[in-house]
Formats: sequence, C-alpha cells, structure tokens
Amino acid sequence: MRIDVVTIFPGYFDALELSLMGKARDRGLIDLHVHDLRDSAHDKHRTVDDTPTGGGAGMVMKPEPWGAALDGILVGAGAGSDAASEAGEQPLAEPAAEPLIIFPSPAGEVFTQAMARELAHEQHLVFGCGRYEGIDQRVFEEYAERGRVRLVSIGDYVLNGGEVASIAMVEAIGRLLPGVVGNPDSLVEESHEAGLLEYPSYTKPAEWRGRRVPDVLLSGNHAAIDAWRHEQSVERTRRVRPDLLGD
Ligand code: 6GU
Repeated sequence: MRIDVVTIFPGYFDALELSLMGKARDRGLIDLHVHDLRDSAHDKHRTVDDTPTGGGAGMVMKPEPWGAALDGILVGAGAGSDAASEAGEQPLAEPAAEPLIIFPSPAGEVFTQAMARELAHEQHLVFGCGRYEGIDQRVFEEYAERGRVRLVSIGDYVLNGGEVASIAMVEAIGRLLPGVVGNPDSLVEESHEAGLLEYPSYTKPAEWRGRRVPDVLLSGNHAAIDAWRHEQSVERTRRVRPDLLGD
C-alpha cells in the first residue's frame, strides 16, 4: 500500500520507522512518503495559515499550499492518469486505483476497526493533516469534486492537529495488510474483531505475588479455555463498553 502524508510537522511520522511499521516499510509492504506542507508554500516565509475570513479566534490553513501539495501527489496517481492512457493506448497492467484522501478532523466520521478493515483494501491513501482551526473549506470541496475524500475523527476529544490521528490510523490499517503481523492468528482474537473486547491474558509463572493464573487456563482443556475466554470477553464488554453490545 502506498501512503502519502502532508503535514507541517514531518517529524511526528518518525514514529512509523519503529517496530512493526518500520519492518513493514523495510520489507516494502508499506510505501510511506511524508511531505512538508511548507515546501508547497511559495512566499519567502513559507506561510501556510492566515486569519479566519469573517473574524474569530485562531488561524486557518490557506488553500494554495494544500492545492500545490495534493496536486503534486495526485499527478500520475489514480485510474486513467498514467502516460499510456493519456496517449490513448491500452494500459499494459492494472491501472492504479484512485487514491483516497483522508483529512483527519474531529468533525469527521469516527474511525473504527471496521473502517480500518475497509481502508486496508485501498492501494493508495493520502492523509492531509490540518492544524490550527482547520483547513479552508474549499480544499475539501476541490478534491471531493475531483476524487474521493473522507473526513475522519479518531474519537470524541480534540487534538492539536491531524498528525497523531494519522499515525493511529496508519498503524491500525497497516497492521491489517498481508504479511505485516507475523502470525495472522493474532489479528483474529483481539479487541473489536468480534465486536467484543479482548479477554485477559496471562503468561508464566503460574503464581506471582500470591496471584494465581485461573485454573482453567492450566487445564489443557481447550474447549473449556475457549468458553472461559468468550465469557470473560462478554463480561468485560458489558461492564466497560455496553454500547458495543447494543445495550
Ligand atoms: Cl482526526 N483531529 C484532531 N485535531 N482532533 C481529533 C481528531 C482528529 N480525532 C479526534 N480528535
């Protein structure tokens, strides 16, 4: 999967060089490109924001740098935009799918595991990280008219910008790509995959500070272990996330 990120703080995305995401990039499973929005601001001070038209507090991101940055990424990307189709020739291979542009925003639809699964099928994601009071509305309109755009929130709280939200989404999506997580079984039983929270986990020793691992887990009876884990998942979900059960 190709992922482009546009941000005024490229350094945030250094975190995606670590751990599983770093390995997935080294192995070519995730092709991540981080772009500094200021490189697309063409005045001497590389200005990316201005005061809100109509008045009010804070600053709004100007449309021109966003237009230049996104046009630069979209050139050559997407269905029908390669050189062969522009020359009216038959394409030699499968055309690249049209990129999906995601603008992280607390005003967007809420990101879920179901959305991560859906987005893991995309060939090309572009994350546009806004700061300040947001991005000039015409940027969303321009790219929604030309292609696919989604505003996505990672939950009901406010961050200073889209960077941390983008990192969370890239990790949630990236770990679902084939080959990224070594043992794909570990993707099956985790929280949210069955619409339930995950059951509690234990390892050795069987007793620690007087606290024993539940006997059933030491029984070797796999049907009983599965039943116990399911019961724990349902009980935990009912207690902390009854909304997931529709209660
Ligand atoms: Cl995607 N952006 C910002 N700035 N704040 C958020 C968010 C996104 N999701 C939740 N809070």
